[in-house]
Amino acid sequence: TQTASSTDALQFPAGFLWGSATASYQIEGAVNEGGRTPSIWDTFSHTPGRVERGDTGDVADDHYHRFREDVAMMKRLGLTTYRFSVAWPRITPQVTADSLGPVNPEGIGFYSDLVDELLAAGISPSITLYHWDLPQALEDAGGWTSRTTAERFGEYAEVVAAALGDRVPLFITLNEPWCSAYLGYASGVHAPGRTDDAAALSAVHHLNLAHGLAAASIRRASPSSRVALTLNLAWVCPETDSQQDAEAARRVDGLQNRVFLDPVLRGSYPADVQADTAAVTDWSFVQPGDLEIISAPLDVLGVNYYSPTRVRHWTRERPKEHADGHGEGHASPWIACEDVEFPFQHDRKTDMGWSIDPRGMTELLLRIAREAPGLEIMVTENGAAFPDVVNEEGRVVDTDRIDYLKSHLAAVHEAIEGGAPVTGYYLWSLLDNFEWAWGYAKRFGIVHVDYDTQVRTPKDSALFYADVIRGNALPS
Ligand code: GBH
Repeated sequence: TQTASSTDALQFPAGFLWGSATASYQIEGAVNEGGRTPSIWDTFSHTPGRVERGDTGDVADDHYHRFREDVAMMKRLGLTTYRFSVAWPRITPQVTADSLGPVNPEGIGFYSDLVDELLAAGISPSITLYHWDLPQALEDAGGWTSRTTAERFGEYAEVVAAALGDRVPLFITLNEPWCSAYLGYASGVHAPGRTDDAAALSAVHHLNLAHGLAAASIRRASPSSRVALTLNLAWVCPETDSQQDAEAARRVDGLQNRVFLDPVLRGSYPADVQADTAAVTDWSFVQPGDLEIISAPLDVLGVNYYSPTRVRHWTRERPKEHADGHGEGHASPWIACEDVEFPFQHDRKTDMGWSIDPRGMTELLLRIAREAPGLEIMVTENGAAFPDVVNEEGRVVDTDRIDYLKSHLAAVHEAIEGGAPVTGYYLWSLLDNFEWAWGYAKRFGIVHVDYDTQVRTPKDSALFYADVIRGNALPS
């Protein structure tokens, strides 16, 4: 006799959105076409030593030329929604600190055609306005350490929302400002590659402000569109229940979660984070009125989840363990966290070295539901990198990825049952793509890309995901 739980599929709520996600610099290529000017990732990837094997996004998946083929693939898989990002340097290629400059019709045209292609395929477009490809000219004027970058971003958002909003139901202002600020300006493993803690905290605020200004722009230019912000929030798990490990967890929670959630949800910065970082900055970049702009109501909170964050107090008796996935030899993204250690875990890991723990997904979604009651949540990224295993018939048998997806979809389901209002899930990623500092060495796609021929081949995980979508359920 079989129990109900072992035979029943886990059914998702009616109307649950099933998607996949990508980002412009990771897939488009065509960096010198259509009037596009350089972004910080062009500069960074072309700087020797910054990206594995010297890989760049110059060609990537050539999606700029192959988007119709890629949309056809999405349609075959049955996606109901697709999250992609707009490359700012395609929209206003002449932007400077002082002025947005002219709108580039070719840039708008590319995304307009993509939106039309998606709608014709019955796929709802979700646009991320910023997934890390800042126009280089703005970086030259201070980048996210400069208030003018946030102001120009608000104007750029208005342009995109006005041009596409009638056909785009959801705009996500920023993707993972944690990465833009701390990996871009503190650890330097992402563009622009700076290592200056004060700059990183100023970037945190200007990114939050950019979100607020863009949200207001979208409301004005396209009142029918919904507005979201995507954060890579952490499920911070202290190793023991000691008071010292709790202190380590508080620091990390402050820098990763609360410094982004509090201004948006409560209109304030966490006092403990400001106190912890007082020796780094006096936070004078926060000006009167900023927090009102940042805390305007959101329609959806986007959550990206990959792995848990385990922390403990560093005793200084032995070298600090590095479990941050970027290895040694770079500055820490964790400001004022000298006493915090990210202990190495002896558990299963993806090809990124990130621990696999779906419980963190459930806990994180439930926490958001508790702290922001009634706020709709979407999982805007979740997925895993694994090396390809190709069988004799040439199939990519990515059983590891299917296992990862199964356990994480079950975790999302559990959070929904526990009361978290999760309305959609975007798998990262549709295609193998340019994995930032790792270049093409890491493959996150459910569709394999041969970088010599640009041939796309669905992996077994793509067929698995198509099944999930068809049944609106995780099969037993
Ligand atoms: C996302 O970043 C990006 O939005 C997407 O573009 C990218 O391709 C995808 O994920 C895969 O990387 O580093 O061990 O401390 C996620 C980046 C991953 C950074 C998890 C923080 C914390 C674990 N984040 N990481 S660790």
